[in-house]
Amino acid sequence: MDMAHEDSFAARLDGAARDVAALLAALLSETPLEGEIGRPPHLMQAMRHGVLNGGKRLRPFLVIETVRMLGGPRDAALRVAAALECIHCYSLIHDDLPAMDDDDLRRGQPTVHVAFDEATAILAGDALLTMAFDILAAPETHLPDQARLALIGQLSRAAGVGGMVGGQALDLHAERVAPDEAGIVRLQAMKTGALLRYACAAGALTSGADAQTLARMTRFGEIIGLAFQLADDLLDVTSDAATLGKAAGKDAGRGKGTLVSLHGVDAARARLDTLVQEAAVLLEPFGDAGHTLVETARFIASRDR
Ligand code: GRG
Repeated sequence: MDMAHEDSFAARLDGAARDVAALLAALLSETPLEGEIGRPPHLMQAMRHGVLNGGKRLRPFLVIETVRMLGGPRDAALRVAAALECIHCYSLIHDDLPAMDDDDLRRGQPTVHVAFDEATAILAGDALLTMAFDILAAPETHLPDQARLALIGQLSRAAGVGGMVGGQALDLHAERVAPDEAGIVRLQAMKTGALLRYACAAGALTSGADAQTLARMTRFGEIIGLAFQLADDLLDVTSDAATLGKAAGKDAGRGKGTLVSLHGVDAARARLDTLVQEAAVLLEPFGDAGHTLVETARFIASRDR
């Protein structure tokens, strides 16, 4: 009997988070790699501060579990997961900057620009962004060239102007011109959905999956992205209610529309249930092997942090 199969969902999430953190710690060492000239210790310290500071590691988990479901190589999955987490952490470091959300705390600790300084935080984000592509391109990732190229190409599209960065730009613009419902959906799909979609597609690419499976996992990732965002918007509402009389959540004061503010809490909860069902149907062809990913969809839809 495969003992890992018996693990609870929480234990599996925790185990993956620890494995990815250990790999990230190794990748963020101060020893230069072949071809590098040097690694400034204070910049490496700032990068480690922004990466090795907890976090749910949901995107890495989606990569790892997709690869496990499809029978792909775990070592490569961990490296792809680490690359994706570098991008996610870079986005958080830059999002926290005074020019963006101006946050002092992230994952319960001082943000990188507070713990270091603004210029160092910008550079730490820049270096993490570049490092992600280095991790994917490196021969240590032990995947065929074609798979590594696809992983790099798709990550560029997910993280760049047509994905996360573009979504952030739309979000900043939305503070001046409120988007309509279609605009909100597009903004969210780009800003937060694109990396979650990539996580599942990357799992399929890492496993050498056929085009049909890649399309199925890409769709699964889109559903995860929608559920993540809806749950996030619900959390905003519930945390605002919980802090009634105190300062409301950052986004609440910005007058930004969300699907929850348009359709209400009950409709959002009903939509979340539908999304989890859709996710489960998509993974039916994988039988029991898809169980953990369906659990992940449920976890994301009902998360409270
Ligand atoms: C600055 C280029 C640039 C992009 C920023 C994704 C993003 C774009 C900003 C994040 C802002 C934010 C806090 C959005 C809410 C949803 C979100 C991405 C939350 C953080 O993700 P989690 O919950 O965080 O997976 P952990 O800490 O668990 O990794």
